[in-house]
Amino acid sequence: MAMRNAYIDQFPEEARVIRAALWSSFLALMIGGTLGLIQGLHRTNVLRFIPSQDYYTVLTAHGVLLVITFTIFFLVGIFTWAVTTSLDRGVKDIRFTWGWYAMMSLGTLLVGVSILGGVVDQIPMNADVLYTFYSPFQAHPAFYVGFVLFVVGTWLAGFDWFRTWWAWKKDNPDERIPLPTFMALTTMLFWYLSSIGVAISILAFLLPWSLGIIDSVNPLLTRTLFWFFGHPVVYFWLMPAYMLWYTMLPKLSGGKLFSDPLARVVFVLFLILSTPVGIHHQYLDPGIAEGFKFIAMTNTMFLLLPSLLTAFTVVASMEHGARQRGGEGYLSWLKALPWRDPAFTGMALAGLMFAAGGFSGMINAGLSINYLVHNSWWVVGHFHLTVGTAVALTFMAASYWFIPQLTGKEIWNRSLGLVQVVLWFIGMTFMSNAMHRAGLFGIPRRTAEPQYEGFSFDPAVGTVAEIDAQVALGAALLTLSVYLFITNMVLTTIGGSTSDAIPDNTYAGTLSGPEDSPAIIDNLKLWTSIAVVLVIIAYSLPLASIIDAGGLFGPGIDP
Ligand code: HAS
Ligand code: CU
Repeated sequence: MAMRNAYIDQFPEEARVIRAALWSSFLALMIGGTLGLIQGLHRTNVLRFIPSQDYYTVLTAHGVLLVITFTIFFLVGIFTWAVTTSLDRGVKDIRFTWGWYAMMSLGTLLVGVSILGGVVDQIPMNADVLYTFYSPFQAHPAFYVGFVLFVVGTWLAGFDWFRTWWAWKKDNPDERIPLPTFMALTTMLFWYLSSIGVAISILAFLLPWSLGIIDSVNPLLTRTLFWFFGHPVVYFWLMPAYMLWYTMLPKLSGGKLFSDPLARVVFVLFLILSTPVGIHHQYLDPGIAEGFKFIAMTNTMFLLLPSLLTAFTVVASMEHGARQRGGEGYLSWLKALPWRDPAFTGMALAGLMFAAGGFSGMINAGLSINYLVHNSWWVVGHFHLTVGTAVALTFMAASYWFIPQLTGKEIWNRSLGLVQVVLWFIGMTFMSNAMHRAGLFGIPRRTAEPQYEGFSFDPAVGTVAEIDAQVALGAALLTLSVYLFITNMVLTTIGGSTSDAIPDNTYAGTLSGPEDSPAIIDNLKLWTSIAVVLVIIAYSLPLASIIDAGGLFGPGIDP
């Protein structure tokens, strides 16, 4: 026992909070995943468990539980790990840490109950507003209050990490910020900046409107404020996955991170560019001049750069690892990677699928080609590859490494873990490919009653019934995968045996370290200021013209 150096041995108090956060995340994954199956089967008319009028309640719960609750609870857990491990220092006051966790949980409860009101008669609430809850949809005030509590909880979590870093900096004035902490802090900075949009949208407009204090809102204004936050939030989900690809994948591969400076540049680019691009979700909105849309497109195309750099750096690091393990040749080194390890394989497959998701994102981002895919099932295919695989599969895979760190117990069944991550990859191949094709046929997203069964667009490609069958099959495999994951996690936690053989709590070393980059890279104030300036350039004129045309409190432009 004395020999072991797992996270729980170093930081037992923090390990408890992180466990609570991860379990909140897993619970959301289980419920949200189950609703996804109901959703997929209903929409493809394979099996209908719910009346169609409940479709949007289920869709809202599926979206909110998975992209807000599952992802962000995991993020706060993993960032707490990253900051405390890399600074080798606990949080300042564990009660404060429990405080933000409790606040996020309370917020989730309010949001969850108000959505559930859509299907449970005894709950006099309703929030069938989808996870992109802009007007004209209106939710019960509890939904908005819950959402605000949740977001403020994340703000406090960020404060917790910042002050841990400030304390460390006092003791280590001349040192570079350790990479995992650098990643957590830069991510939080763009999160603070972008969540101001959703805070204004809720506190100034949606909540007073839902309470009856104001009569109307300007729909285009609440949409624009939503997307001010709604694009950066997708990178808020992605950054913990990127952090794991940079810090864990090279290590699991048996090697080192190719370049620490490049990794820092990537996170700085996300800090600078994540927010001034939100209008790429509004290419088809009337009331925003084409020129502003063009600016958003240009920024979005620049924003491809950090992901392309990531693809290069992470794959180069994996190759380095494989060669350390004896791998050879142009491509045969791939065989030397640890494919039996579910943590490695899950993350590598997640990365592979993200390459496809990135390409469909590039299509979305084109101002003119977006007209082809907007509001179609294509977009749903896109985000099941990105948040639904790059992020979700990475989080599940990483749990096979983290849960032993946090509990001191061996994974209950590692082979089952391997089956689970591969099953996700297969299920998502069916589902997302079919969704992309459906979108190209013009099949819309967000509808309970598609009317195309049996219709063949192109005999060589197949019918809509065949596409539906692929979506339903994919959804079933994905749900099975979620349940295998949860079973493994539960049995590890309650039944697994305590072990001394758990690997040490470390992350990858680097081939080229922070000393190879200029110290200015760590100047967070500078990058934040540039981010603010870019946001002002991208948003001040569009917002002014939206308010000018439609009024601050509506009723919006006259159609
Ligand atoms: Fe997106 C819509 C553009 C990335 C999520 N996106 C959405 C929606 C969601 C979402 C949820 O421009 C729907 C919102 C709604 O409900 O209406 N997206 C992009 C672009 C990117 C992008 C340009 N999206 C994401 C990520 C998401 C996400 C990440 C979640 C996490 N997206 C759009 C646009 C729309 C949109 C438009 C609006 C569409 C519409 O009309 O409504 C880029 O960031 C993508 C860059 C990625 C790459 C890939 C790099 C590859 C890597 C893999 C490395 C491989 C490894 C493994 C590590 C260039 C890094 C190797 C393995 C071996 C075995 C060797
Ligand atoms: Cu976006």
